[in-house]
Amino acid sequence: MPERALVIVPTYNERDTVRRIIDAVLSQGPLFEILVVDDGSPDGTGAIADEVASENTRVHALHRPRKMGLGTAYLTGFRWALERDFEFIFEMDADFSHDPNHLPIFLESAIDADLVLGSRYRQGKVTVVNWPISRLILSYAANIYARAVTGLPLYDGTGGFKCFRRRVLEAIPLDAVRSNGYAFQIEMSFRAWRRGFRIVEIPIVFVDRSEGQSKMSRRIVWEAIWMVWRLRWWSLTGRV
Ligand SMILES: Nc1nc2c(ncn2[C@@H]2O[C@H](COP(=O)(O)OP(=O)(O)OP(=O)(O)O)[C@@H](O)[C@H]2O)c(=O)[nH]1
Ligand SMILES: [Mg+2]
Repeated sequence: MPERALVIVPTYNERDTVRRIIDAVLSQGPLFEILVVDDGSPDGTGAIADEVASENTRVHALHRPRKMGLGTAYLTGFRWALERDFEFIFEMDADFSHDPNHLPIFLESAIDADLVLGSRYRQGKVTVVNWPISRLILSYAANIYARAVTGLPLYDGTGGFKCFRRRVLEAIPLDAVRSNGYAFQIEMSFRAWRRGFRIVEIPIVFVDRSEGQSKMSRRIVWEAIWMVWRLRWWSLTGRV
């Protein structure tokens, strides 16, 4: 039997795109299944996911009572995947910033890697479409800062389009993961790197959302600013 791949998509108020993103994932091949983790979206995204899931065994939906953050949504999804026999476990946004057509390339790269990251800034090339310059500068600077503080050798450590091999998620103590926003992406990659897993960055084109609303907040940025110091401290004290 071929190895199964699960694409975890956290959602909060993504009614306009949820159906299309599910279809786009499934159309990448029979190997792919999708898990929507919805946080009680007031706009009914969760109900749409349930409806599609009831019609297709490759579509799954989990519900949490209220908006609890991206990081814990992924952790919930990871645990769900590990209880089943998925070998490739993806993170992907619901707003089409991440192109589902990239999924097969991730899978190919994951054959001889433990963690594959979609990179917007690989080798000094910026592949971001439609972001205001202020957002691009913030994101690019955040990556330079995170790399300098943590030592994590990545061009794009805050990106959220990733493919984990099962063994990586089995090795990381998921209960100990602390961050919830952008820092969550850095923390997961950092923990994988510290354990000696092989990380590969592949180029992706990231397109700003055209529908729905951003959930970016000041809090998420602050969390990332101090969290990288915490990671550095943890690695100095042998905690990670
Ligand atoms: N379940 C859940 N999903 C979330 C939460 N916050 C964000 N998301 C989802 O996570 C994905 C990324 O969130 P976005 O709002 O697109 O964040 P972003 O990509 O940093 O911001 P934009 O560039 O403005 O889109 C989307 O699919 C959101 O619906 C949350 O608290 N819970
Ligand atoms: Mg987005």
